Amino acid sequence: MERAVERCTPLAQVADLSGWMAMTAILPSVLVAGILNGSGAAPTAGAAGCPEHGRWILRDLFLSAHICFVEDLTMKLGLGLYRHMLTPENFRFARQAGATHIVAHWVNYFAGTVRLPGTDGRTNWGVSDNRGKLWTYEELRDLKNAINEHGLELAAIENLDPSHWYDILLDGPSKRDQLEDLKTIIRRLGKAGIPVLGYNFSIAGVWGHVQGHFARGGAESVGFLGKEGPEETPIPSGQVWNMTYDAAAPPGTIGTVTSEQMWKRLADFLTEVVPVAEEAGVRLAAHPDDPPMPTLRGTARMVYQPQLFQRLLDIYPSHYNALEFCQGTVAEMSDGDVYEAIDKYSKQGNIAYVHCRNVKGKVPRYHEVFIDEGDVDIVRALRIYEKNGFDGVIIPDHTPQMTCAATWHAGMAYALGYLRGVLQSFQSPV
Ligand SMILES: [Mn+2]
Repeated sequence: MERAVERCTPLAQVADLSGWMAMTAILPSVLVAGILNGSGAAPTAGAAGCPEHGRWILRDLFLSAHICFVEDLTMKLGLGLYRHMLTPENFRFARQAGATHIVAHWVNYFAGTVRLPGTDGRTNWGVSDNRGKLWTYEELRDLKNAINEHGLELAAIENLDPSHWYDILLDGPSKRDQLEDLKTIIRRLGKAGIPVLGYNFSIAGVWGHVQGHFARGGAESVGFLGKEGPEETPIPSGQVWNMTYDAAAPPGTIGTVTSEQMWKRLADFLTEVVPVAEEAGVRLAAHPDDPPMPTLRGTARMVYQPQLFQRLLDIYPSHYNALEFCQGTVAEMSDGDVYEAIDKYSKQGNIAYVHCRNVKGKVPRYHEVFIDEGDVDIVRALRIYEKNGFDGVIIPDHTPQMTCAATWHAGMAYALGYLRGVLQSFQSPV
């Protein structure tokens, strides 16, 4: 059992061998490993470490090799698709670019166009007129089936519809009803076998970014410019999360909202819905505030520093109260260290899935760049998730647009290819 002479055989390589031969090699090893483990039973993941991958494995005494279940345990590559992009063509594109999972946006922002999540300070992400129209089990099931038919898994639904929860965010008169509506939605996700629901508990939402040629080679991306960006006007009535849920709302603004009010509203939300999420088997995954400013448009932000994730988690400790870990947003936060944050939350098992993009700068001034050109050492970041056994999905988040006929797709293909190359390098024997 000298580690120095062991050779690691990732499961993916074993699968390439004759199935029968591979099984005859593996099965006795399970028994041997169980005996060596002192349990008399097959070892479980994490019981011992592969010297190369830090994971459990089956040791084969006869071959002086061990089999590492890297393919089963490593993180998975996914692609996020906006609602109007959930098409067979884009599912094929995702597969071709090496993704195995889809994160589906079910709220129809951007009104059917492919665009960067920028703002000019006046227009927002569009209108959502879905009050009283909850997502149905059937449409969720059909979405999952369509994705599965293309050899992909549906990893998560990302973002709640402002129409369904504006009064939870605003502490308004429909709050009780909307909490019940969210429980219904979560139960439907569970019934459809969708394991994660990403959400962003924010009133101002993703707002204030400008578009510009910020990335390598003059590629267009988004940036946040602080005082030089759009003026922070108060949020008009009938809007929340940078969308309009009531176009007929009377004139006026929603006013200011304090940090204490926001944390109280979040606690009300989590204590109501996490128990239902536990029953339904759906992890709730919180996105941090993007941009990570302490306030925006007069409303307090909550998760705008890395340690504030912990405050959110501590409200209701549960496997089902988890994080949509937006690594780019964490890198933009003024305090802390993105690598320490990845290490802490991945080690604790809090991360449901990862948004991975690169940036230059921090608040109040930063811009998004290509995955391999920003302040974050992406290889180091991915190594930390890997070391801590993170086995969830990682998606590219947004990327700069590339100069060609398919600006969005080229940017995504570049990011996916880069991420896949790094992940494959972790599995490759020296
Ligand atoms: Mn994100």
